[in-house]
Amino acid sequence: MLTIYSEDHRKRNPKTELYGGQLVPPFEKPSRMDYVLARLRETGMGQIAAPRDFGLEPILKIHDNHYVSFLETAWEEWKAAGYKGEAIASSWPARRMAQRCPSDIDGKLGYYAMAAETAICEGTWAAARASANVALEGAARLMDQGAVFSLCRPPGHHAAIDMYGGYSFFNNAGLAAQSLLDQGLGKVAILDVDFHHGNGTQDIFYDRDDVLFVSLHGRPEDEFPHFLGFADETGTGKGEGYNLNFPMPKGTGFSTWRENLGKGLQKISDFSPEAVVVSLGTDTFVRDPISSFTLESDDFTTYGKDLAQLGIPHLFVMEGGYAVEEIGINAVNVLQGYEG
Ligand code: 5XA
Ligand code: ZN
Repeated sequence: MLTIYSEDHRKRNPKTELYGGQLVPPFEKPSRMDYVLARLRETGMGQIAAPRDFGLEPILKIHDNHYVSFLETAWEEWKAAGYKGEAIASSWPARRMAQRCPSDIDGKLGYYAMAAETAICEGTWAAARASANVALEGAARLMDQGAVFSLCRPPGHHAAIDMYGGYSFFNNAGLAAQSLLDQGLGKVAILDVDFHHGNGTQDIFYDRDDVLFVSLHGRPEDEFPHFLGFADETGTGKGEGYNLNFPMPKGTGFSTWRENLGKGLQKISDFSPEAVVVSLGTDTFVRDPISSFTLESDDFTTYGKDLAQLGIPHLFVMEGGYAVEEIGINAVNVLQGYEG
């Protein structure tokens, strides 16, 4: 299977993440990619190619232009304000407060952030742009190749129309889906198998009937992003019926998870898309440090085989996964299972 990858992800290497009341070294770090690359090479998965630069036009099809401009200058504005650490949001437009974007960078961070764990640092813009290009290149090559792996970093599925957080800045899977539609496909499904709900992807496509979003994840009562991902969120307007969430409790194992995957795959099959974009997070793994499902490495191979049963081209877009030594094994197991 062709892999698309950019070394530019290394430009984002934050030193801090707000976790458990402490500033700790981030779980989402450049070495994650090294483990995936090593495993791709070890298993002879196929060619690894660099993306082209697709510019901002495809990004502006799904993201708000003010939000994109904010991301472009946030780090410079933060430095110019004289702050010593990395840029972390600390106040939000909460209930009954004005939803207006302030001009001060501290206020802007709160306006556009959906979570505080994600620091903006030098190189964040460049890395997020490169990650978007990796997804877009995968989408550009998918219909010729039949299956492609976009090895994106930073991840994307928490990035909403105008929000970042959960380590996400641009919604890579959403960009890929939109690009496939722009190439002339009538319908695309996004299947999100990351442990966390893809709130950003849901936000972008919630009122649309040309993109079906199916997500399997830790239930919001227990797990990040906490405020979206409930089973009764089914879409709105003409998007009603095109959003399907499978929230599951802590400790969920592969048999329950796979049962829900089967239901999601049936819904995708009924929708008859011409392509499936998979938000591929491996943080459902039993030893993931920030998640609570119990999948073993072999289970990733098994569900890769399940996906292949659809008989539809799949674009795999890398999302989360923080058990770094196993991230390569688990991600490549899905691809190998898929390829049979
Ligand atoms: O899929 N999303 C993630 O893996 C990021 C979760 C961040 C939780 N603070
Ligand atoms: Zn995740």
